[in-house]
Amino acid sequence: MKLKIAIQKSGRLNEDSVKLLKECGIDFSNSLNKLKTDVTNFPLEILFLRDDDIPQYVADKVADIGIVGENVVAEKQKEVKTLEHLGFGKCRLSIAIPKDKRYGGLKSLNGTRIATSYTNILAAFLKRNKIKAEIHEISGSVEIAPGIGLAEAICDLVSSGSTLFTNGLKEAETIMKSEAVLIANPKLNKQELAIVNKLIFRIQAARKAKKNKYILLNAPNKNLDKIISLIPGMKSPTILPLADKGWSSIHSVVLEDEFWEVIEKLKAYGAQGILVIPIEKMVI
Ligand code: PRT
Ligand code: ZN
Repeated sequence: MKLKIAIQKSGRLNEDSVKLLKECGIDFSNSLNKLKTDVTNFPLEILFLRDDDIPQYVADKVADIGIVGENVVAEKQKEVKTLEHLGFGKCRLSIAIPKDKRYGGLKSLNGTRIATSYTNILAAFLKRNKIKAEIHEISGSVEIAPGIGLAEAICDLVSSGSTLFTNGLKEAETIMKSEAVLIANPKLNKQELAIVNKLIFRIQAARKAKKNKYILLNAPNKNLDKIISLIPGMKSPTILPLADKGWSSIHSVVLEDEFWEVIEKLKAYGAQGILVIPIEKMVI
């Protein structure tokens, strides 16, 4: 049996979704005009769909699992389970107003018209905050609404902020943060869940590998303890004596985020010949 996964056919999440599956060792051809494709080395079939349709298809079990933005999951309100955050497609859903208007807090949105394609999320946000505003549903180019007199504010996705900027708008409130997630039909059977878990295991290994680097260095034995405490690695670092007495070679793993800070301290403790190497997969 095969599990069906829905990913975006084209658009902002397509490339990273394909990349993630390939990093999980899943082999397939992704020609642009295909609706679906078979995987030969993993029990998976890939469906290429519009992102807006993915929650519905997963809820209806046309696909068993899917990769889609949290924003779409929240907006569509379908019966799906979020299994895993995937770390790409990061953005936020924000309310924006004209740059030259002073923002007087949430209350100042009372009585305004807000243009959006995220009507459900926005309605829930306004209700939660007891704001009475009119929601104008538009499906594309939301950012032009204030300029053409359709609304006083908009609610749309923002990543770099340049779209808002070029349209004379500024962010006033962030309603939600979003990234791509793996969603699943809530009623998968045992066999299907076993395949999902296998996939999640691979996703986690690939993501962990990206967050870490393999590090090799030569350290003076007198500072070995201090150096080891800086790079404790997965269990503990590997230490090998060098032919040069008084020196050891240390192999370990460091977090990408802490990398530069750690390197500086290692150098201060006399570490030399520091090599840092990307890790392909990481299983702890
Ligand atoms: O054809 P299909 O329906 O599948 O695609 P789509 O056009 O509806 O979606 P697409 O490909 O634009 O976005 C897919 C998903 O990417 C979204 O649902 C989000 O989860 C995620 N994502 C991440 C974004 C952005 N960043 C983003 N910046 N989706 C849209 N945008 C748009 C935003 O709407 C605005 O128009 O980019 C503009 C703002 O970007 P900045 O960088 O100028 O702030
Ligand atoms: Zn879409």
